Amino acid sequence: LHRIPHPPRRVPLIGDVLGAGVRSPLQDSMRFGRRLGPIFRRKAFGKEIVFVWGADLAAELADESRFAKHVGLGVANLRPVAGDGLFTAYNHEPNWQLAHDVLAPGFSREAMEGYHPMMLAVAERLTDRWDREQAAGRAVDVPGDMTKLTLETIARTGFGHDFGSFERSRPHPFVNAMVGTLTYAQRLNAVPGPLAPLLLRGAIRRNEADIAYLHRTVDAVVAARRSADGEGDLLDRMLKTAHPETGERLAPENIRRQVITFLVAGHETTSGALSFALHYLSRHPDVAARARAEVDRVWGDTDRPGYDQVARLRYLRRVLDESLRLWPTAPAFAREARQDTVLGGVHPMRQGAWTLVLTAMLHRDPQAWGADAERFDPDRFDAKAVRARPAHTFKPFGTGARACIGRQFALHEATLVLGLLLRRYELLADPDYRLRVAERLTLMPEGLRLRLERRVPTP
Ligand code: MNH
Repeated sequence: LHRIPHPPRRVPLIGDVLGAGVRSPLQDSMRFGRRLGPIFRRKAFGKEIVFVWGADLAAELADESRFAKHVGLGVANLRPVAGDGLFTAYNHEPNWQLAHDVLAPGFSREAMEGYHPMMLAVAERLTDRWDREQAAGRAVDVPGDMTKLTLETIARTGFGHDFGSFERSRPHPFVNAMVGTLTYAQRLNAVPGPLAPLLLRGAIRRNEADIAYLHRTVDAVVAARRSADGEGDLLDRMLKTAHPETGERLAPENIRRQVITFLVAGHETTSGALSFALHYLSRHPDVAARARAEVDRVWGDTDRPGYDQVARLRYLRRVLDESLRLWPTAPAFAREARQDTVLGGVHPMRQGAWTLVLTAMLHRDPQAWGADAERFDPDRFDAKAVRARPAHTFKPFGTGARACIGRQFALHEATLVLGLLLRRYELLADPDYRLRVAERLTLMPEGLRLRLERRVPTP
């Protein structure tokens, strides 16, 4: 451990918390990382965390024969909400493999084609709203509206449910409860474990109420479905599919956890990704113009594209990738050693020892991305540039067996929505806006508002 740099001043008990706020643990770690290098450690309240962001080390950690997902920190703090659901399950828990095998077909290309019309219908609720805002001369609340959109999309495609987000002036209580549990999970990292019951008394009570609300809502959705057939969505799969080999089924308690997992994992991150992409598009009119020209070319005269017409938006996908490079909305993931091993030939790790990969910094490592790594440039993702880069340098969806199951879902949804928005509006940035990144385990451009101009005159 002594080989791993750490900040110079170490205060007994509280550790290296100087220069670190509870509200922005990720951005604080990025600052430490820039100062201390590709592997470093920080101590807080007796817990010492090793961070890695160097491309070579991260590539080594992606080796599934030596390392695996570690359920720790923010992920572990979500166990009371999501238990052995896909995202929070320990590698050894049998329900991980069972749920993975039962649900994987729900994320196949065929399944995406089935979700496409529902995604389009939800996106049209967004453009209806933006049309009204535009006509009234109001700026739109990007993160707020993207969160409505992604929540409705996963609720509809996953569980045939409608939260009515676009008809509400405030977020649905389910969203508040979910954001509450995420914020709480992040705060738990920032207090010494034994003192948590004391320091967070009020927060713990609120968190319990939030969890109870999430459970009630989900139980109602599941109960409604048991009495009526769905359209082959995720919930149908969970209720009806037996494991192809063992014949086993998901238990009701586990289904509840999976539904919460998908509602949480399936919308915050995508909404952040869309918001950052819209921010960059509004700041790079040349990029927006090129992406818009592609949409016009691929979609021809329709405003209601089919599945393939979204899949063919290659440049727009690069815009999204580049946004996820600079601000991977799930900004870190943890890896643990399967056996005793030595990382990078110098750092011994015992079996079970773990480290946090700082994706947001890996994505800015000049060794992999060049001296201008901080600059927004979608051409980094053209085929030739991708081939020229070493493997395992772009990891917004994590890595290995426990990587994101919803990746294609998120990319399809986000590309569709960006296409629709570019085709319909000019995005006008507020020149005074400076990007501020809010953290609640996931990342979001705080306070981002855009003004719109209709491109095609209303008939
Ligand atoms: Mn998603 C796992 C990022 C969209 C459902 N997701 C992960 C991981 C990352 C991630 C990183 C791995 C975490 C870890 O190693 O601890 N996810 C994203 C991002 C987006 C995203 C950046 C959008 C952009 N995720 C989605 C969507 C869904 C989803 C959409 C569902 C529809 N994600 C999951 C699930 C897991 C996961 C479920 C856990 C998979 C597993 O462990 O088997």
